[in-house]
Amino acid sequence: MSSPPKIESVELVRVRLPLVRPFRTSFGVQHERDALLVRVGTPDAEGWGECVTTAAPVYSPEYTDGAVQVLRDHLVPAMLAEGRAVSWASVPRLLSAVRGHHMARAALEVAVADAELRTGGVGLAERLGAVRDRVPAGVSVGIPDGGIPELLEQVASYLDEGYLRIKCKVTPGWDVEPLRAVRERFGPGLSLQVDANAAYDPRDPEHVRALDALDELGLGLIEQPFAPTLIRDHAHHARRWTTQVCLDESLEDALQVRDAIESGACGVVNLKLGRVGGLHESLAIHRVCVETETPMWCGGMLETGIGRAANVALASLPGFTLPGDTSASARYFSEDLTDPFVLEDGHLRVPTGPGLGVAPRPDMLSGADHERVA
Ligand code: NPQ
Ligand code: MG
Repeated sequence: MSSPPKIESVELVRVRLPLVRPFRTSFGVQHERDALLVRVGTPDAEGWGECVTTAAPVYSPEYTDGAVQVLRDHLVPAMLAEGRAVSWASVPRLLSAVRGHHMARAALEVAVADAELRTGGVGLAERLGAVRDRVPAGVSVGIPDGGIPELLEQVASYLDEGYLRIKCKVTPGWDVEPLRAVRERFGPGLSLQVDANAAYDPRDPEHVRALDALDELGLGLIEQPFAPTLIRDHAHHARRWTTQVCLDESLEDALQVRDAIESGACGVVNLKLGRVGGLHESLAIHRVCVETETPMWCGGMLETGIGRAANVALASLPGFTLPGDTSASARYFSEDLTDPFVLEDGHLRVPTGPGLGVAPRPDMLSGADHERVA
């Protein structure tokens, strides 16, 4: 191992990318991605990481303005407190005095890892233990303004493009009817799942009736029906349903993943690098899933090519047994910050260049806000 790179600068870069179509979920509609990148400068390389926070604290308590503040005032100073030579392996320990803010800390860890691996000429996927050079791609379909006809059109066009599984966003009032329509139109062979983003109340009999009806549709899984802390409710209904329960928002570290699996609250794990606080915690969760033979897949947060590259590297590990929300750049953006990820036969190619293997195109950052924080 070479000596850790010297961090000469840390910058927060904020850039807005319009979405190719609005993305509506149970917590609202997005028209653009307000992306936040962390850039670290070292003598031999720069490194990039993407903070996957949403602009408002609706998916989790984290949000982008808060991430900027905690990075500038707490995480970056903590990381540099013992000196400017920092190895990505030491980032979790250096940041351990700060609680929470997983998405912000993940972005910083990835940026340092990218710089260090670039300097060493090693690709992130290879370093993490990749076992495949391409990963199967699924797609997340928002709640369309045009109702069921538009949903059917969108699903048809994603299938034409080659996506290997479809995930539909659901919310009370938009669930059984649209999902029945998708199942009827595309048949039992369609790999189909739903994501409720915690919108259902287990004490509301109408909500439970709707979820029970979804259980009849041969779905691959139902993702996060209830609020993040309701582990026992997820376990209770997971026992009643044929459909596997997958948790997303509930799982913020490896111990929570182990508890959720052991209590029967989930049979499938959605892993998001940001939600769990970075690469080290992702690897710990990967070990739990492999040990317990729990299927896992890589989630998505409408990342630009920077975050997408990290996701695809993770998804190349052996435990990722299901297609992820690792869609092509064109699913979200007409122009990505990096060279685009493209769908090839339903898969994304895992970058093999040093570090993340991709970097922002300078022209795409010309209108961005830069704040130097170290
Ligand atoms: C999920 N993502 O799996 C999320 C949540 C989500 C791809 O379905 C702006 C930025 C809006 C990030 C809406 C997918 C978002 C967002 C939903 C993430 O739960
Ligand atoms: Mg989800």
